[in-house]
Amino acid sequence: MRQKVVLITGANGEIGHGLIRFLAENTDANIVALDVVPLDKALRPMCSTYIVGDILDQMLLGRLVVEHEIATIYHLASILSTKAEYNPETAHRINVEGTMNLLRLAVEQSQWQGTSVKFIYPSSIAAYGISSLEEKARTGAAKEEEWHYPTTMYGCNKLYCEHLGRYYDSYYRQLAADCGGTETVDFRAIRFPGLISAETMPTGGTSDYGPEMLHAAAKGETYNCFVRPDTTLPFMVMPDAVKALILLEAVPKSRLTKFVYNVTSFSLSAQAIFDIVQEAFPDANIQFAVDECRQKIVDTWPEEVDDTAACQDWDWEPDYDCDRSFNDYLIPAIRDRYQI
Ligand code: AKB
Repeated sequence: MRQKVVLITGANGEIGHGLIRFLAENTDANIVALDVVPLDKALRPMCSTYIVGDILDQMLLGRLVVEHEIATIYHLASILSTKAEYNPETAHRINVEGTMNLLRLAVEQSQWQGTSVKFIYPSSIAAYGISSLEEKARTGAAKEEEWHYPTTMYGCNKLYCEHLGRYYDSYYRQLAADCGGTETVDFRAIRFPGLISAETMPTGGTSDYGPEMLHAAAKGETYNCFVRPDTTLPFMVMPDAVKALILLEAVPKSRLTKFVYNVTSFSLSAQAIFDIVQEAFPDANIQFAVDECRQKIVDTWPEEVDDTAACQDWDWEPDYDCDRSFNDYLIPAIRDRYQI
């Protein structure tokens, strides 16, 4: 009999690290990890299978379907906002065509199994695009339905894939003769704020100045923060991001009122992050050296998001506020990591 598995794409990335560890330590899930780079050696014993491969490789995806019974897909693979601006067409291929491939695979699996495959999709605050700093100040906590004018390829890709997920869930081949009688994918998305992990460094994002400041200070490296000190974004630490994915995956579909949910923990200015980091690592050498282009991107993202729907529909609540994030998780774990 084929083994029931959880498929994780982008498994070697930041969220992948946290999610694989959590699933291995707290569940008996058989994890199939897929990434274009070889999986971190530390994660390998936690997975049933790890595959080096591309989500654009249809043959590979076809093989996966033949060999496994996929119950849930965490589709984490993506090119983040800064990196995507250097090659938008490649980013589009990976972020959109890659997601389409996985959605189609999920629908086929759902039809075969006669039960919906869950498709858990991390979207992002990059799906927002607020027109000016004045509007941003007036807007306050952005709701899921507002400000859908992203200015980055990554943001456009995330917003579009949220819609694709809704389409594959509820309208896939709606005019086909057999439509209505077959199962489709069960699509659920979370719009994450900037994520900070003690275990890994982000690559290619525009909210990366937060984690980069912290890791550079701990390593004794000089760091130029590329946004203004007053720049404020919502942030969340990795254990809470993983908690959100697990909660949303587990909740009965009947409780969900949306396909896409905001989540947040705390909002912090770059100056406030600087102050916390400087206090924890007094020898830190951090300056502000604004990169106007990257600043422009962050300026379109909300300072706060409204996560009322997630709180109501699936009992979302972060475990880590700002104080706990830095004092109980990030600073001790990063000190440990770099042996300070
Ligand atoms: C990025 O900066 O691109 C990501 C994100 C906000 O989704 N961290």
